[in-house]
Amino acid sequence: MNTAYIAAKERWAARKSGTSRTTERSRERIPPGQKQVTNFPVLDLGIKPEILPAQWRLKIGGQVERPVTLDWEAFLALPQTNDTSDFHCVTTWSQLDMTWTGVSFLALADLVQPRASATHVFFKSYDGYSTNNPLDVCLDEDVLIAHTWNGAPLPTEHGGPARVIIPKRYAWKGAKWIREITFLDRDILGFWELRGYSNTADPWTEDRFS
Ligand SMILES: Nc1nc2c(c(=O)[nH]1)N[C@H]1C(S)=C(S)[C@@H](COP(=O)(O)O)O[C@H]1N2
Ligand SMILES: [Mo]
Repeated sequence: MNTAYIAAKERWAARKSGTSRTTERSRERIPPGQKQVTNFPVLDLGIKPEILPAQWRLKIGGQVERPVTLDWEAFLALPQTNDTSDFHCVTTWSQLDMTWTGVSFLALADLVQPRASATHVFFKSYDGYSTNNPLDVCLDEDVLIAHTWNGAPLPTEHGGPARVIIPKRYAWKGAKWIREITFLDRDILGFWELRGYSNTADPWTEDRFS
């Protein structure tokens, strides 16, 4: 049994049963050093892979009981979650109230069952990008593998068919064009983390660079 996974399920159950409510969010919406924008800038490595849903696969493995490779149909057959969250890019723009639909990371964890040894998660994308996060960060209920943005299919430039959204971290922690999710028993740095970006990436403490 994985303790981070059990703790996340306990929080979820307490909220569903009405014995706990999600903590009230700070009234301050724009983290220090950020400016609000109303457009949605595009940031990538110069490659925008065109993956048709029919070709798309999401491989999930590593320190889990039941590794799986999902095709598009199997991915959409999983429980779907809607969430509205704010988006903070380290290059100092923030966009508020982004509405996403997708599969929660928690639902993926339900499917593959992380082993007790799993402490970190490594994300790999179709453009060669990668990023990493602690497992407990990924198990927050607002973490989604999103395929829909503001009611429409996620456009290719923003990571369609599907991307990771981790609202409480700077946006580079959310991989666009997600291809592989690996549960690990140690931390491995991703693309920007190897190039001087913070490994923890908390917008509220301006935790931008390592
Ligand atoms: N696969 C992939 N995911 C990625 C990136 C990338 O280059 N490739 N850039 C990251 C960075 S630095 C940011 S700020 C956000 C940007 O998302 P957007 O282009 O939809 O605004 O995606 C993140 N995820
Ligand atoms: Mo970024």
